Amino acid sequence: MRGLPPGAGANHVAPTYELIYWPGLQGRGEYVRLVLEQAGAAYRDIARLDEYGGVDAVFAVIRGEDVAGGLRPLAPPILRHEGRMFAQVANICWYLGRRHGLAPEDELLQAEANQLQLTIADLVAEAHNTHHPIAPARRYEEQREHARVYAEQFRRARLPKFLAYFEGVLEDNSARGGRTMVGDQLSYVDLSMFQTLEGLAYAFPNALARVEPTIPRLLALRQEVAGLPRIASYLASPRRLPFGEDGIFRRYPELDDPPAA
Ligand SMILES: N[C@@H](CCC(=O)N[C@@H](CS)C(=O)NCC(=O)O)C(=O)O
Repeated sequence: MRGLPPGAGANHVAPTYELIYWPGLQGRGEYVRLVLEQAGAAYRDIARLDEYGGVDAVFAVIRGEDVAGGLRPLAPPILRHEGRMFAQVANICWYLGRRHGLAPEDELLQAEANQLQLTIADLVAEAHNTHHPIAPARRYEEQREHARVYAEQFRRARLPKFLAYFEGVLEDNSARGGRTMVGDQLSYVDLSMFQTLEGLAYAFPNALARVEPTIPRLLALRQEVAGLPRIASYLASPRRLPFGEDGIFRRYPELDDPPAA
């Protein structure tokens, strides 16, 4: 396999970023971590470090007590850099991508990258809704019946629709000579697509297996991103926490298709 076009991390500098995200799970923070890791950027995962107070560090920022005069965020993940803060996964990934050679240079392609990233965010939100269709603050066990209905629709209609869309995007881009989601170089969108496919494979292995024959390009991209040296080394490191039932992608067998006969 030829390997994805380089350029990733080409603008490598060594700033210290601070990621503020709930400790103990991948969650949406993982989308940011993957960009930081592929960039080779130095960062501190604040809530995972005892000296910053764990979960209290996250609450302090959300309550607006620790924003140092910057724009306060509504929810994590949050990136702190040079005394300022940025929230929203798509926004943080764009910011980091621009700084580290992981976003297109061209302005129109940047808008396209943003469109794709926001569409990934829509899919991620719907994947989350499969186990929390009614109230995000309530336990899964309290909304199990609605979760079954939501998840069934998700597997039957939404998952195939989103993945067919992203497969089509790769197909269109390959007709223009690109081998990535947007433009001709690896970008944060490819990293986010990888993470989303990993999460879907964890949460809905049977439903995804049924769609897989129709998404060869996405599967190849997933494999290539996993094989990028910095990503492979991150995935093998203790910094990469496993998926689990506190995160966005949760494995509840009753929400997946039954196994193929
Ligand atoms: N659209 C936001 C969603 C942020 C979000 O929902 N964060 C979750 C954790 S993954 C959270 O803690 N939300 C708390 C809240 O919304 O009050 C993004 O993409 O960053």
